[in-house]
Amino acid sequence: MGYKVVVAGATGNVGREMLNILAEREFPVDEIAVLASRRSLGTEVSFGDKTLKTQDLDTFDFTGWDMALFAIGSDATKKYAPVAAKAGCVVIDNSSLYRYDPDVPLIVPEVNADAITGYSKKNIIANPNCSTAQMVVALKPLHDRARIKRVVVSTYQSVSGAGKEGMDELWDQTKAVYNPTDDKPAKKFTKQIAFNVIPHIDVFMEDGSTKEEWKMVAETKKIVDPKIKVTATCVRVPVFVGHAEAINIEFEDPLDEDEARDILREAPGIMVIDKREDGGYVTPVECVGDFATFISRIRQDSTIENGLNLWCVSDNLRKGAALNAVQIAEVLGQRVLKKG
Ligand code: 11C
Repeated sequence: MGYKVVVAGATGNVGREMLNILAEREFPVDEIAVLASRRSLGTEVSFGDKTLKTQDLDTFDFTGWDMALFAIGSDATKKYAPVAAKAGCVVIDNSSLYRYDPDVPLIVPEVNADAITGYSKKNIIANPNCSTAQMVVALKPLHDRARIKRVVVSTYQSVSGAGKEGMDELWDQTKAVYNPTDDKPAKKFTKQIAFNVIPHIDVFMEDGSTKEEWKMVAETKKIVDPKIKVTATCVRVPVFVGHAEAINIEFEDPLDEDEARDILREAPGIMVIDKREDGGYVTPVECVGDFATFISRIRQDSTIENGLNLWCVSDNLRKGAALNAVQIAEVLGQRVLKKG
């Protein structure tokens, strides 16, 4: 016996990946419903070898459905998540709306799967921001060994984090560079993204940081340990899929690079590719379609006591969004609903 699963926002980048991953991981699905806003109604989406027609999110009755994976943005989530949750359907939400709510667990299964029991207060579980998800997978096993004091992270985030419109803008602007009569001004991003980098993701906060940077701080504290200090600079780069992060970590206890490499090799969800030679590391285009978070360039930071640098790359639509949501669904099934 399997589950009755809903995917809301099924026509978007993340919704489509959720369907792909549910099929790839052979999640025990008895019945599946794919929902979309009125604008995308009638659009067909693939689920394994099946083609499914989208239903109207606005009129869908969630009664009798076990879980709903939401990828519809905060505004729509605000309207529809309470409706689903009240009908007894557990919502796994990819938006930022509930992430910082103390009554909603924020889960990265490799890191804090046990926190899933907190779902019952609201019948909602939150999925973190993509840049946080891949980073905490790398931080947790190192924190367990040597206690992290402080993290300094710089991100190199692909345009798919900004949805299909972001991908279209990079594509159109790149073509326009070679055909100057075909002017493609910035719309989704604040400056030209083709052949450029932009140190700005999400809105500005009062202290001069951006909301994306704030999310990395707040979510790492909630998922791993509130005592860890994090400072982030988040940058959009002209890459379609795959986020990269340069992470500098300061520990309380000594941890040398060889032991760190061994710990990361054994850690769940991580693949270490770290040869000190040309090409002996992973780049974003190589991680597309993969489940793993890839770690390379592990090395001591000799400018501080107990410091380490590493390079972390992952498919932001997968570990950063859809895969993590499906992994949460797996934990929910195995530990709570226990039907599969
Ligand atoms: C980006 N990280 O790359 C964002 C996308 O809070 O779920 C995901 C935003 C979020 O633009």
